[in-house]
Amino acid sequence: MDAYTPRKEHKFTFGLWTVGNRGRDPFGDVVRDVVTPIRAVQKLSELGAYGVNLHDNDLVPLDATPTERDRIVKEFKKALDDYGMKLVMGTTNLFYHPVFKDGAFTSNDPKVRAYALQKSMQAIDLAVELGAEIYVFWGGREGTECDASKDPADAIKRYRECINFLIGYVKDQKYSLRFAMEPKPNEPRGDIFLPNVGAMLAFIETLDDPDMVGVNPEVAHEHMAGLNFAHAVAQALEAGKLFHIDLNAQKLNRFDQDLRFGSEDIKGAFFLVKLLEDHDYDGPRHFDAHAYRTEDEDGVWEFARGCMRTYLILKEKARQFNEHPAIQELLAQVQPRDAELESLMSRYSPQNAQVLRQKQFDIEAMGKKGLGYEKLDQLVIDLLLGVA
Ligand SMILES: [Mn+2]
Repeated sequence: MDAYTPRKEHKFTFGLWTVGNRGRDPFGDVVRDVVTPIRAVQKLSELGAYGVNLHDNDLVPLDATPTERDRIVKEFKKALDDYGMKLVMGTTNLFYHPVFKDGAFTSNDPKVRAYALQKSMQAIDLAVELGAEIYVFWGGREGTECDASKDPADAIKRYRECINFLIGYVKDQKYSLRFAMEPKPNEPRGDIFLPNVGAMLAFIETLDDPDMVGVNPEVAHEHMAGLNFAHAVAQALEAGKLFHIDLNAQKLNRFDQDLRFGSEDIKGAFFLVKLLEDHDYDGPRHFDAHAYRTEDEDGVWEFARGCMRTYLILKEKARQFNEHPAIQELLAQVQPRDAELESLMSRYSPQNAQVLRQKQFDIEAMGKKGLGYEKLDQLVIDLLLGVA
């Protein structure tokens, strides 16, 4: 036990598929034994996690009979109770079975779309029965390789129709459930519709009940597109749309690596944690990642420990940043206030426009002024490397 030991109040969660990942990749088979859902709940509880998340078929096999389903759910519920764990988020597997090879909600085939809706309603029932308050939609197969196959505008319309249908279903059932949509630019499809946080935020505003729907941004997914993840999360936070978050690590512009949180781009991870903590994000911190393929089950638990530990170390570093005299002094210099100008700009009026038009600005002097960001950034590096 030390200052970086996770506790329930930190709200760390893991998908059953994360610690359950067996290391299969497109070029090689499984390398680890199964971690059963009950084993995951027990071990994650012991490590200090708050809860778990699941796809319908992480728990209930696709071919389970209703009797089998009920038995599995009962045993899993008991495990959650026994180990003081919550089921925080549920989602639907709409990507594994070959029926979804050309998409689920955006498939050209109405039968596939109808089956995807049927499966989603059942999966929502399951998640709610287990106590979930958040339901994620990751459209992993909602995309194309062959752009001749469908009009992408029609695909968006179908996507909207399906999400609206499920909004209607949740309201009709009087479930207390919010939706969080998870963008990704590609993989497993060549190109996936609604590829980043900004695209998803715009789509959400066109839904029947935009207030019920937010985003579930993932570090790896924005980094695959070479984007700044903290900026994407900031836009979601500022819009009141950060309902859930998938934390992991990823080298820019590569295949989907889903690495241990903070294991790559430590500065990016730091500014992400700082953003979440500075803005009092109170949702779950979900690690959607998996252990290196080199690991056995012990390595999986080291991976889980590492995700939470790194988050807590970076949270402490964020606190130190906010109290660091030299950093705060530099910030005060580069973030000047001007009450008169700020008031003028805060709202348009003909009077304000008139005053602004007549203002004199010494743009030569303003343009010449150095900002000291080299010093500021190095102080951050010193802080992160433990020599500040
Ligand atoms: Mn994810």
